[in-house]
Amino acid sequence: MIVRSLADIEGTDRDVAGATWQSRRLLLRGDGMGFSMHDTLIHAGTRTEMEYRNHLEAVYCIEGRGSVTTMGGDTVAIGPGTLYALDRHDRHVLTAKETMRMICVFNPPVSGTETHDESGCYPLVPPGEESSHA
Ligand code: 9YT
Repeated sequence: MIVRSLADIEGTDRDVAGATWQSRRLLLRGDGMGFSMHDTLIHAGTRTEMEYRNHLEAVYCIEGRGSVTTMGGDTVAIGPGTLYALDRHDRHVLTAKETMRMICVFNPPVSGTETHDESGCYPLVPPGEESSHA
């Protein structure tokens, strides 16, 4: 069994920052679960455009308020207790009115320190290779 707390991760190489977010990676590919799980902060007042072409992502908000908009779709309000799942690799924009704390699950799992490339996706890191910033 793996037991880990947020305090174990903060300030380590599992604590990964992007321009508008900070992702504390509780489970990564190397943990062997078949998915990764992140405790992520989306900073207040930011807008993040993403398109996870190589991954499926489910996002469960536990703190803070904002909205998510898919391209050509509606804007949906996000708050504590709301889940969105990008089951079609949807391009989307996340807008944080307040700092939002999200539990993010990725399939296939993120391997380490991946951050978004210019198109808003994470690279698919081949098995056995080191993860790296995109
Ligand atoms: C909600 C979202 O996708 N935020 C960007 C960071 C990412 N989810 C991560 O790596 O935790």
